[in-house]
Order: sequence, then structure tokens, then C-alpha cells
Amino acid sequence: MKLLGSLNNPFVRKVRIVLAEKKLNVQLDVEEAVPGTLSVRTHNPLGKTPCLVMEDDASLYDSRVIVEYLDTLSPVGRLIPPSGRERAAAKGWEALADGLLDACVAILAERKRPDAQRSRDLIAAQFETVHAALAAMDQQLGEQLFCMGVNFSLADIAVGCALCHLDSDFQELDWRTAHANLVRLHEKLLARPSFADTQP
Ligand SMILES: N[C@@H](CCC(=O)N[C@@H](CS)C(=O)NCC(=O)O)C(=O)O
Repeated sequence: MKLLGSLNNPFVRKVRIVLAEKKLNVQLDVEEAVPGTLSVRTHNPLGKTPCLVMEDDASLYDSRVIVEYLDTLSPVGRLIPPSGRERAAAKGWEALADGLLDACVAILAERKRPDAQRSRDLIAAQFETVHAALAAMDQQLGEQLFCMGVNFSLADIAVGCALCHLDSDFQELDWRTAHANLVRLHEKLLARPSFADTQP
């Protein structure tokens, strides 16, 4: 198997952290992973990464599908609860963190447009989404050790990737002051080898 994706893509990082936590060895292919190019579209018609190319050349996308699959490959460190409300809750955390990242991606894309075409309203609306997601995550986490309570899970990985992305690409955004619970979680996550070894 190989994973198409770049080192600074937060969705790719989520997959890489899952691989590290599951002790699975999958090669990262950065060369073939320029988003929107023909080589990526050959494997993912949406032209996005991450994309996991398997032994028989079949491919999996997007990151949520990939990590769900990877979690089934090894019993080491189960990251997604097997069923029911717990499973839905973990996937809900992931949807929230990924939604925050989608808003970040939209802001960065808009900022790249020429000044005359750039929509300040769109950027403001996406920032509103980022702030609302941060508030929801901080409130849901409360004083728990991890997002799902006492157990580390995919939810923490997704939230950690979102927070790290804010630190790398949105340094002007002070997410720490109003979100003490997330600060505590973030510090704990950075101490894990899977996070430390995948720093962009
Ligand atoms: N929902 C997707 C999001 C992936 C995504 O947005 N990837 C971006 C990079 S951060 C991309 O490849 N964009 C290329 C494009 O839209 O052309 C996932 O979780 O995999």
C-alpha cells in the first residue's frame, strides 16, 4: 500500500498518526501527491489527498474512509469504538474537527485569489465556523482526559490535527485563551510519538 499526500496536509497527518498508532507501515508518496493533478485524479477522481492506494491498485479516499479501514487491519490500539452510540460519538468528533479543517482550507484558498476577486464575507463566515467548532470541541471535552473519556481514540487524533494546523497556518488566531480544555489535550497529544514524528 502507499499513501498519496503531502507532509503539511492535516488530513494526511491524521492518516499518518493512525498508521503510527496502529504500528502499520505504509509508504508516503509525496511526489505523486500534488492535489488536483492527473496523477492524483488517476486514483481519486476528486483530485484530493490523502488517498490510499492498495496492493491491487484499488484506492480509498477520503481520510475518514481510510482511517476507518486502517483501524480494522490490526487489533493493536483500537481507535474507533466497535458499535453504537460510542462509535457515532467518535465519528462525530472527527466530523467536527474535519469540518474545522475544511473551513481552514476554504480560507486559505480564498486568500490565494487576487485581491479584487477575494470575498471578505466568505472568509469571515469560514472563520465563524472555525470559532464555533473550537467552542463546541472545548465544551464537549470538558475536564475529560480524552475526547471519548478515559480512552485515547480517533477523536483525539482528529482534534489534535486540527489544532496543530491552526498553529502552523493560522498563527494569528489565538485559539488557546478561551479554550483551556483543548490546550490541555493538545499538550498531552504532542507528547505522543505518533504526533511528534509527524510534525510538518
Ligand atoms: N474530506 C477530505 C479533505 C481532503 C482535502 O481537502 N484535501 C485537500 C488538501 S488539504 C486537497 O487535496 N485539495 C486539492 C484540491 O481540492 O484540488 C479528506 O478528509 O480526505
